[in-house]
Amino acid sequence: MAETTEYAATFNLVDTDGDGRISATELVALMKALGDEVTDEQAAEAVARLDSSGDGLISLEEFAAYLSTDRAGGAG
Ligand SMILES: [Ca+2]
Repeated sequence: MAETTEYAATFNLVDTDGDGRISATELVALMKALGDEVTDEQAAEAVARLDSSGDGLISLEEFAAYLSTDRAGGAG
């Protein structure tokens, strides 16, 4: 569970309003910054995928869980 701190810096960059949750709006801004345009709908879908608690927002834990599983490429 300490691994979330590893992603905290990135998370804080995305969480532009600093409320500790990443919203679809913030995700749109992130993708734009990365040079990848997404619609509000696409962002909302992405948030829904990552959002395991069902509150419609991405917490640091959910963000870290996503990054660690996605980037690991299935390797143990
Ligand atoms: Ca936020």
